[in-house]
Amino acid sequence: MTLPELADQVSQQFSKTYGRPPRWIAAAPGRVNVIGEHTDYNDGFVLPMAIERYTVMAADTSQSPSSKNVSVFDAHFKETAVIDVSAPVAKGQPKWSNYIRGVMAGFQQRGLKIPALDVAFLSTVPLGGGLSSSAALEVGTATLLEAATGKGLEPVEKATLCQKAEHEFAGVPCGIMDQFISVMGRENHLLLLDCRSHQTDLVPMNDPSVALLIINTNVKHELGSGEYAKRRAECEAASKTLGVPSLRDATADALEEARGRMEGIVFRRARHVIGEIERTIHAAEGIRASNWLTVGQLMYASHRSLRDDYEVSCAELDAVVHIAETIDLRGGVYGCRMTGGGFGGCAVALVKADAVAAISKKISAEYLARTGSAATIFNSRPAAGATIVKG
Ligand code: GAF
Repeated sequence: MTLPELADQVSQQFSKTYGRPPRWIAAAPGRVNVIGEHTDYNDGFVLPMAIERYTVMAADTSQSPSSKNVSVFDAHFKETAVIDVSAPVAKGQPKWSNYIRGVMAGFQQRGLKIPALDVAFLSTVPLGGGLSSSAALEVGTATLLEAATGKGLEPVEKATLCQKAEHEFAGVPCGIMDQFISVMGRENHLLLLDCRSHQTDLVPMNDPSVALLIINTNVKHELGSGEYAKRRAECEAASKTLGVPSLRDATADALEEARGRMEGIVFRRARHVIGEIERTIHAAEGIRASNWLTVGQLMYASHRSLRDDYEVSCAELDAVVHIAETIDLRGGVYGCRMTGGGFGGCAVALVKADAVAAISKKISAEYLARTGSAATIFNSRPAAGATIVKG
């Protein structure tokens, strides 16, 4: 479904629910990370792109003059959250409303008054698929609130406000990648983001001979379960032993030298991060030069490191990458890796554009044969970041 089609559908849902057309429609995309995994909270580099999957929110000010509430209708689950905005917004029910509540709290903390609103939303970003459905909901909310309060935020402030919502209201100590790309995505470009300085570099990705395939294992990933926070703590332990502010400042040689002074598991976590930061910089260079063979090899290396050293892959993701390796360049695959936080979710493959249909068919059949469950496969060009579609 295209963005205009989705916006139209959400607009109709709004009218059906509230009896009038919406005044504003805001959209925020999900993302796929091409390379640079678990590097953002280590001050490293990431290379994501926004995808043509969105959370779209339609809204109008409430018709009832005494209302103190924002009513948010989730048009997929047919559930409504009622949020009192006359007081500081706190955590509450339903669970999904916390992404929205957290962003509202961020606006309030900046002294912005949120008006009583009627809202309806729908998302085409798969839930729990590692494609940042939560960041899309946060950034969609922030974009809507910018329109409803009349106060635009600077992109970096908007992204960090949304990241704080995820930390404090969803309990996931995430880095900055997902919210940054949902705010700053650009059509036909990847975003090379320096997570220390917040400097961004757009990397053109518009060679018609290649495509990015997103393969959803349909194993739901869940980052709130503690494994993500554990990885962060292990990285901090490694930097402490190495005597550096973060793993961005460490080298492979220094790590090797300190091997005897840290637990094996901490060593392996750090080896992943240090290697992945380097791979990300090389991949960005490779993409700028259309050196797809090199980029593909870096993606495979990233997957091995995430699987063996960082231990955030799972059998289903490994199966997809193995199938891709078997198809090989002869069948049109340059490289493949898990993407996002891990423990389920999606893999991303760099493939020859004219082989997309054949590769998708092969991966689907093989994945079903090996795991007994169906994968969902789609491709996306790099999309633009959050926008106001109407209003
Ligand atoms: C999740 C987090 F939200 C990101 O900040 C990032 O750490 C990613 O996992 C792993 O690269 O998506």
